[in-house]
Amino acid sequence: MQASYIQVSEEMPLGKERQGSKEIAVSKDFPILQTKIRGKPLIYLDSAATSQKPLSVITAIDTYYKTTNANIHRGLHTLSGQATDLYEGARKKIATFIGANEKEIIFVRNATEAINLVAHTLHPKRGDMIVSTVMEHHSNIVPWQQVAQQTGALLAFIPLTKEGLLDMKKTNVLFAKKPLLVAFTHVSNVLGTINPVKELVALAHKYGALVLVDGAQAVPHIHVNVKELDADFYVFSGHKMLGPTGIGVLYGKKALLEKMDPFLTGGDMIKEVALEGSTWNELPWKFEAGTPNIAGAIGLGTAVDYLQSLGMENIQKHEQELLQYALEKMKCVAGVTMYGPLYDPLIRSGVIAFNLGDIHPHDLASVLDDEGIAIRSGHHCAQPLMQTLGVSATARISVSVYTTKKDIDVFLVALEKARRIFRL
Ligand code: 7TS
Repeated sequence: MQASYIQVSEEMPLGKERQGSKEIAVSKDFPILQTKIRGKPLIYLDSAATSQKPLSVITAIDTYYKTTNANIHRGLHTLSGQATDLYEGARKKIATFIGANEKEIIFVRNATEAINLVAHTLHPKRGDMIVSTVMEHHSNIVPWQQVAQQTGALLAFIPLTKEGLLDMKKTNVLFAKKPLLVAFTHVSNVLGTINPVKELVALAHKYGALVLVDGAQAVPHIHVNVKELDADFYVFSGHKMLGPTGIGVLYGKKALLEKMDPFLTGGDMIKEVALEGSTWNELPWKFEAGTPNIAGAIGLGTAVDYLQSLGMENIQKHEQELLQYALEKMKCVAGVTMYGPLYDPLIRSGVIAFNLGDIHPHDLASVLDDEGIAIRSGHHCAQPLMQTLGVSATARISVSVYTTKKDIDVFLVALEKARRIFRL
């Protein structure tokens, strides 16, 4: 066990006292938060797995199916035109939201599919190097392993410092080997670490590498501008950012996407088909084979409207204050071990992974569930990271725009109850 990853210590104060936090009062916009679990109000602290949806998103999807449902890009009839406008309008909103050109926004099912799209159209040669990190979600490890196995490409992983940050010395060494591509997460779904994307991209580019950034845990929480970051590819999932499941985004620089082969082939992604061969549609449709998730894209566009109406800076501030509050309070709970960079809440987002004594995280989650509190427990699809932390699993709370200080307080009371039940 590498105890050095345990970040709670007197030498690492948690930064400034929390000063008069102003919460974003939006819980009323989320109908599910009225739900009772075992007769108790739902306290939803599992937003990193999937976020809840505001009424505006639910209504947009409902209205689409009630009033506009038709297939897109192919019918001359009125409804088809309206559905196409809504779908393409959603693409425009998402492009503007992350500072991209709409031709660079490819709708996919989720972040996982977006990474697979790049991995399987990259065509590395034997001996080419792909660099990832040990803090990745499995979806940013396994596709690269597959591609490496199929092509003879080499795979290397950036290790972490004891604070739960990417080891920049090792990063420099690996990038200097001139990899074909480096793939890393913007925000860790376990440690909460916000990686210095801009610096990492600049360093990778210095050595001629392409960069794919996994923004699944970043886009819902912090302002992201892909042009400022200069990432070549940036991926995220709609369902973690208040949108529906089954819709996600691959951003790619236009010049790169134009050179890449399609990932899936069939209808809608072609220009012309003859029995002898076919030619491809323009961007972004070249990568959108078959009937897409039209309602999902419209729902995601509405989620972006909602996030923008709150303002990403306000969201970040709200969530940072909540995390800092939770970190400070949890630090005082005997037996709690927390993971990730705790000394600087500004480089942390979204999640707090922790263990309570030797209680198995699944047992802890079950006790909290009795109190109506939803948390995640397990390896969080980050088994190599768990191995590095020296644990097989952790519990994890995660926050979103609708999380309140009261939610954290209820959680803290339940933690004490768990300590009593398990006689800690
Ligand atoms: N990347 C990161 C950083 C993630 O946290 C996740 C999902 C994914 C990619 C994959 O997203 P998907 O929408 O394609 O499945 N993370 C989690 C989690 O932390 N708990 O449940 C899912």
